[in-house]
Amino acid sequence: MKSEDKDPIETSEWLEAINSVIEEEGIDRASFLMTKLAKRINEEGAIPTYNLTTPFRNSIPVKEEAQMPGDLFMERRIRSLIRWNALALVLRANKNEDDLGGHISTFSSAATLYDVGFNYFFRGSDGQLEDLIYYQGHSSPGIYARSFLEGYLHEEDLDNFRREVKKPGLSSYPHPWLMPDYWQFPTVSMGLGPIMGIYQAHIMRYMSARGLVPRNDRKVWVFCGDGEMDEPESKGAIALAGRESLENLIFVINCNLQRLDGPVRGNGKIIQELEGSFRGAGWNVIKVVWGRKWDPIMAKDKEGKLQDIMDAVLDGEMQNFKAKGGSYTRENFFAKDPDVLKIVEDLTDEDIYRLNRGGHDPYKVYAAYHKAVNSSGAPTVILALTTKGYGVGSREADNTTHQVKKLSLDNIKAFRDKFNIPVTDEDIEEIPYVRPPEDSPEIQYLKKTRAKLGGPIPRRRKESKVLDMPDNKTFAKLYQGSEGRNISTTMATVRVITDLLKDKELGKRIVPIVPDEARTFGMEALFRQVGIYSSAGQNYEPEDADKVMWYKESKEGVMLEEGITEAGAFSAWTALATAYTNYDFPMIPFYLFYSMFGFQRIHDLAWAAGDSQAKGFLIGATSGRTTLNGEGLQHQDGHSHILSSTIPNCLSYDPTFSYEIAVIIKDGIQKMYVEQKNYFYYITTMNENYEHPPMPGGAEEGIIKGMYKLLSAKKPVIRLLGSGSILNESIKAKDLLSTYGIESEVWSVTSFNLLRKDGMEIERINQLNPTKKEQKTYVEDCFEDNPIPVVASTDYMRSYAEQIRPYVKSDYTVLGTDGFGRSDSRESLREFFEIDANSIVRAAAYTLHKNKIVDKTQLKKIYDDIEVDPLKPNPWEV
Ligand SMILES: Cc1ncc(C[n+]2csc(CCOP(=O)(O)OP(=O)(O)O)c2C)c(N)n1
Ligand SMILES: [Mg+2]
Repeated sequence: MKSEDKDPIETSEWLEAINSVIEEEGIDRASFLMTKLAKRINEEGAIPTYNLTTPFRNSIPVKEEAQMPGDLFMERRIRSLIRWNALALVLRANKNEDDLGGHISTFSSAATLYDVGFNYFFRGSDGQLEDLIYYQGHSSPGIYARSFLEGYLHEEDLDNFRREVKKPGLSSYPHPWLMPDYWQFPTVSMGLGPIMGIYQAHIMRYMSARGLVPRNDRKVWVFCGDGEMDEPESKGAIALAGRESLENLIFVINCNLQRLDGPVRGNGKIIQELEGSFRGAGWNVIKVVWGRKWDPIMAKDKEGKLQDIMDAVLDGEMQNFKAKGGSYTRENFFAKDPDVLKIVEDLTDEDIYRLNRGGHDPYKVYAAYHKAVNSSGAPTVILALTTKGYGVGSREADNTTHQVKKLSLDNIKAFRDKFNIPVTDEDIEEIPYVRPPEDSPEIQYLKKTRAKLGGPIPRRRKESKVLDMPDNKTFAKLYQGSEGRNISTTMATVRVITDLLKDKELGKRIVPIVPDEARTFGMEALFRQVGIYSSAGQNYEPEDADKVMWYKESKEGVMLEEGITEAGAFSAWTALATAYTNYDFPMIPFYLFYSMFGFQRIHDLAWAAGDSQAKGFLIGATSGRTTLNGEGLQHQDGHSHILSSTIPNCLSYDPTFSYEIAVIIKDGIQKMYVEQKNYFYYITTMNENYEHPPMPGGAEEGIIKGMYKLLSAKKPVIRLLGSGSILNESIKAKDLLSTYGIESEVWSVTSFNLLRKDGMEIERINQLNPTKKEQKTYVEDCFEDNPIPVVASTDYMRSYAEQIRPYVKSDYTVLGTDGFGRSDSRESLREFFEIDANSIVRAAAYTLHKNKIVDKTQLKKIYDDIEVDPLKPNPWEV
């Protein structure tokens, strides 16, 4: 609450009183008294703001700063070289017509934040598990520049920045897919680093609580931009980190006050805003606002007038002070109060310009990191004030600095001079990389510091332990079918997961994850069987304690009940799905969710999981536009397979029967964890109950490839393809057609996506090898002996089944569920979307008529019998 000081004398009496408490009894006592006073004010209905935000200054008082032990001057020289090489690699990439892009100003603002981490805190992977670091994506040039000085990258690597097609190239941003032994986390899509980092810290604790991988003092560091904090994902999970006291998590927010287009909070103060949000969420907040050159000036501010100016100054003004220099700052900042102006009267304009910001002062950054790694009981966020485009001459803090990739000669020279780079005027236009000789003090110092911390980073582990396949009994049970009972594929999947959890070898690696949907999927038995992970254990008696399936939370719980946050649950899945590389301990996570709230909701995270080479299972339960009948438009998924197909290493399946599920999961474990393929699986399951037949002999190969013949006929004239629960409609259609003497085959298509992939591959091979014997696609192979018309029906948009059209060499008709869903019975919905048995019969009769197999009279009879309405409105009409 802001208000005028109506009685300055009274104010100073109160201040004196608290000052004397601080001096005589210490800060803890003063804080206790203030808390008491605040409580008293609260009783009258006032909500004080001072306990959420503190004045706009460093959180660590000068006298409490931990001292940086290293050689400041040496480190500055090394950092300057890193800065130069980062700049050089971007400028060189943009010297010609190729316009490859890159960023200069972000890393220039963050260089000290990274450097202090690399020199003193970030642990490498020699003989230990490394710290997990989420680098701000577009600061990659600076990270490459450091690896260059360390000798891991070479000049030709740097010259291949953003030239990734011919190896070796350096990826634009952190991409494990493109640099699998270097980058661990894809972060450049704003907001993903913060949320993935929080759940990484959560999973690190989970793995440790279960005794799988000890956490020790391993840390997760998340570097992000102040503009990036506006992404919902960035702040969306900070309460979890506070609630679980994730002391292994450190956020470093580079508050350079600018984003791409301009200021982040021109009319406000982003650091103060973030301080309030994070403190409210239970984090330690360490503000690193001012550099040490401000210390003597602030010491002179006895009456707090300078502090008042600091508290009131807007970020938009702060940007100007760096863009417009010392004299401007004197007039527009210090001159706001004549007494404050006096404090700086002995400083030249240049001195004022050089008053450094906290994020550029290694001493201040060191003190903050030191406090962060040594504090316990809460996550820490460091809010560091920096200048965007630090050192890039006239482009420093200008509104367009984000996109600078070419600099004028003057600006390059200014940068060289500021950081004392040994490049002559003669050579400067070449913008040469600078690396001192191997035996120089700089390179030796650099290597020693990293050796002390456990070796260089970033590094990514490519290999992991090969797992043994689980006991075949787990799967074989499902090969027998449901033996007369009606069950759903979701139930069958839960059964496989439950059995896998009991496997002696693999059991401990299986993690069921749900976003508050376990009861929907019939998984509540797992609550008690394996327990729900809770970092706090269970400090209350659950309401259902007297029931068999009570709600058991425990510190060693196995199941992850992440609550209603699909982004959070998915991030937890990703952390487990990459545990093979980041923990050297493969895990097999199964994340079950409403398929509609899967890819559609968190596709960008799924894309990042693909980039990260995640391994695990995603189960889109309650799928199918007409199969999830009563839930209506927003729940009914008819397109998640289209979305999943966009991720190159995601293999997706739409099975119908429990034996298909067993075969797919078994094959998935084999491929991902034994053959070490970098795939992850998306399997849709349904909530419709029906009987499941035993597995037909020899079906396995087809199930895995994407299609197999389920029902034959002596003289088939048509093939009916079905997938998911709509396969049952195809089976019904077969019976109906037979009443007209039309014989058909029924094929179960477990994955149109995989059939398409196979088709694309074979087509390409043939095109590249025109003189060799032509290869057949799997679809052609299946249908080759008898080119009869084909009708495919699924509970998904037509484009799902359309994908194989090029490989079906006879007439191909596709039915599907285009359009918005709605609530009704399954029967009505299937009739409405025209994927029920009657609609399949209609499509079959029509195509057979076109192929001169069904004559006009018979066609009319069939149409009459199934009551085809020529005026029926189409279901996707808008
Ligand atoms: C989801 C997403 N939206 C937009 C972008 C494009 N983009 C890249 S950097 C950037 C500005 C980042 O500003 P900030 O987070 O403050 O980082 P800074 O460069 O200032 O350190 C934008 C908009 C992106 N990478 N990801
Ligand atoms: Mg910024």
